[in-house]
Amino acid sequence: EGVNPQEYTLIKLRVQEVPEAWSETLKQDGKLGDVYLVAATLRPETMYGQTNCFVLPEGEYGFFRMRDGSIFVCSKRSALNMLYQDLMDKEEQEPTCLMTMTGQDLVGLPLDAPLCLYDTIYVLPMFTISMSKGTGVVTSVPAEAPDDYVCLRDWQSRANWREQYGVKEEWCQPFDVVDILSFQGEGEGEPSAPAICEKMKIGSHREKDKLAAAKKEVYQKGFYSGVMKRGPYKGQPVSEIKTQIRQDLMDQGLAVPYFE
Ligand code: A2H
Repeated sequence: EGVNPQEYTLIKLRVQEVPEAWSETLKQDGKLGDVYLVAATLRPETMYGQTNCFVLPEGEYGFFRMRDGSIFVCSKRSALNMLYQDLMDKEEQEPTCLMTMTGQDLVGLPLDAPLCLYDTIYVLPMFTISMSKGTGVVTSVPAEAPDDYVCLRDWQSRANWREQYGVKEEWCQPFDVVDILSFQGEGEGEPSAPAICEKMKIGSHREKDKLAAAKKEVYQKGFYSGVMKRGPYKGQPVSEIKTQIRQDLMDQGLAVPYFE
């Protein structure tokens, strides 16, 4: 970690159906507030391209009470940062954790994701998530994020992995890559991440070194030469509207700022 704090956007992914067995524990004064998996991202302008959400199967996720009565699902470490950043009740000395689950327990939850073209997306496992970065929840944009592309492809193509981790076909199979940016010149119109992953012959999402190289290239390209293909800023360069899209999401209560 450097000296300058990294500014993330937390995207609020609402759990569409909270399992019956959890709701008693999560109720406050007899009422169940909205439950959100919160994903830290550096690319809020890509949220049109979400296809699923990732968690670490062996990671520990807490259900934390926020100031507005809603519940955020995230790592304990990030909840503590949220307390300091004023997202929780001031009176509390520490984050109020209503219950704890593993990532594996969250797999298959149906979510409502802001700006997403799919009405429902699902939680899938990702083995390379770090629990000491962001919230431990990653929202998946396979068009622009190589890690996301390869991981989604792993679940779509590997029946043996699906069986081992209890992943149903209908949680991953129907979710085609949604392209969100266009580019001038070479590779015009084709989403960046799939192209570079195929070119580099990345075999699975466990190939961390190759994915790190791919990620760097795609990120620069998206920010400096990407043009929006979707939404109200269609036709405008990413570099000019990125901050505005983040602000729009926050104004609509669909995202919150987060630093670490
Ligand atoms: B980004 P940095 Cl479209 N473990 O969001 C692993 N990866 C994590 C994480 C964790 N605990 N928390 C967040 N991330 C991912 C979108 C995106 C992202 C796109 C393209 C590139 C990209 C959709 N996924 O990141 O180490 C999140 O994925 C490439 C830099 O703090 C987050 O932004 O630089 C990014 O990594 C934060 O990584």
